[in-house]
Amino acid sequence: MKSNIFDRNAEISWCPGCGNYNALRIMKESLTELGIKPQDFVLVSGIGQAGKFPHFLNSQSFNGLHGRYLSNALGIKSANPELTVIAVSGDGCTFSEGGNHFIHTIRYNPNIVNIVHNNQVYGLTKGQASPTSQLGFITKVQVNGVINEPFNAPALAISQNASFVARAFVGDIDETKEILKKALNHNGYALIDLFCPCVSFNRVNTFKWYKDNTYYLEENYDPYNQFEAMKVALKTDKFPLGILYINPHRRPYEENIRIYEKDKRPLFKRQLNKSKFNQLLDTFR
Ligand SMILES: Cc1ncc(C[n+]2csc(CCOP(=O)(O)OP(=O)(O)O)c2C)c(N)n1
Ligand code: SF4
Ligand SMILES: [Mg+2]
Repeated sequence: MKSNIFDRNAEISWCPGCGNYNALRIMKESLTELGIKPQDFVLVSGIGQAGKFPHFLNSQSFNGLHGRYLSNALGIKSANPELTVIAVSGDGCTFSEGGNHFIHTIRYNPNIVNIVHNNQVYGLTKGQASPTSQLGFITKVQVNGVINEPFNAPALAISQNASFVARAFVGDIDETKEILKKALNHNGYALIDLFCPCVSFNRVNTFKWYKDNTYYLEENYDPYNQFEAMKVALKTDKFPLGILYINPHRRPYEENIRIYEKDKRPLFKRQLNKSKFNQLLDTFR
């Protein structure tokens, strides 16, 4: 692999063959192809195998709590809207422990990209079922197979007027890079549900399984039609890949914050008004 400005000299602890290696390459190459510099970029993650991403990429980063990383990303983007922010974590971290944060991040709509590494399992904790595990999936805990319907994140996001919803597969590097670059250029919350096989603890949803059970949306597919997008997102016999939905009508959260109404500069570029600050402190005395 060619060297990249985002390379970090760190020993990678993922299993050989894990989908996360491709995901890391996709992120580094997409960022450099868009000319984004490590100093202008923040990678925020939760906990899990996907949550280890900041350990292996040279950038500013914040490794948050399990399920809570999206609020960290929203806070960082609000404090400095000039930064490019990618928030990355697993299907368990985002849709289970972080389910409420996921819903409200769609509602707040910060201009960030949220990549969810969907391996349909809890990888780091060695193979329990996650919210996206398929019916009948057998684990050491779910010994008779999963009995709950899998969570459909793209359908939920589309139903809630999310501003950008895509699904991708790490086995397809070029296609996923194109989707990620479009997500980075989109102004608003962009969800990428990224199929990313766990070769150690999910022996059902393998690279081959995803190849056989996904298809790309037609070239003439219209991602601006919410009802069509919903129909497509609800298809689960085979999973559609590509940009499912774009809602161009939503303003990002940080553009609606009063402090940026008249002055677009991030907070750290402004002079503190000491007398106003002291007046504020006085109200607490
Ligand atoms: C609040 C909380 N609950 C549970 C855990 C234990 N835990 C750490 S990672 C993880 C699962 C990770 O699965 P996923 O988010 O799908 O990421 P993956 O490892 O599959 O990439 C769990 C349950 C934790 N650290 N914090
Ligand atoms: S346990 Fe699964 S997700 Fe974790 S590094 Fe190994 S293959 Fe990847
Ligand atoms: Mg997982």
